[in-house]
Amino acid sequence: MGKSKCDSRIKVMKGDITQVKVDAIVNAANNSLLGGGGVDGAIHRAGGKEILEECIKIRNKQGGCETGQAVITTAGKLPAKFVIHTVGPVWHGGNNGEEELLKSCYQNSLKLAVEHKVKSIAFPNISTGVYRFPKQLAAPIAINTVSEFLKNDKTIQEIIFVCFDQENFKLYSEIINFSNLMK
Ligand code: AR6
Repeated sequence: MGKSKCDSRIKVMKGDITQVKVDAIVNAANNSLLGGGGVDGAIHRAGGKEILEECIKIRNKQGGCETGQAVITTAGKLPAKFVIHTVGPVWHGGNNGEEELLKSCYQNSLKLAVEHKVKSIAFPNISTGVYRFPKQLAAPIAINTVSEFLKNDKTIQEIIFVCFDQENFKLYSEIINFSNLMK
């Protein structure tokens, strides 16, 4: 039996990420950092104007956020302490660096989290909405990338994948539960 790829600190749940009580939640933002629809819209609506104000400050300093990169702000009125805004790639067929960029989103979000002493973090399914990244490809990339990161990190205690739609929830549950069975 092979060694499990999945760390027991990795969890999956179905729900709305704005309700999750963790140190940091991750936002699937866009390059402008000025908000949008999907999970981005939900986070700004529920968190209030403080989040947008900090995003505007970051924009004024560094001109938004590049695809694959991440920035951190307050979480305003949300139960979390921080929002980490990362920009996923738009799916253009798969030959435009989409997989590497998606990986970078998870890696750079986790690096920022560690720098801010975050112990628990929740991720949405980055790029799988408006940006059309195929869900069945994005799920193993997300899970493998955070698993690799955890191999070299002892500070993060919990990573929760918060799936909003049933299709993602099923994909994540299957991968995570299967690899736990193999432990
Ligand atoms: N909690 C958790 N996940 C959610 C929530 C929520 N409240 N709402 C939606 N999702 P998307 P993208 C899931 O489109 O594809 C925005 O306009 C959703 O089911 O939010 O990275 C930004 O401003 C899907 O699985 O983000 C950008 O312009 C996942 O979140 C653009 O969309 C991502 O869907 C980014 O597109």
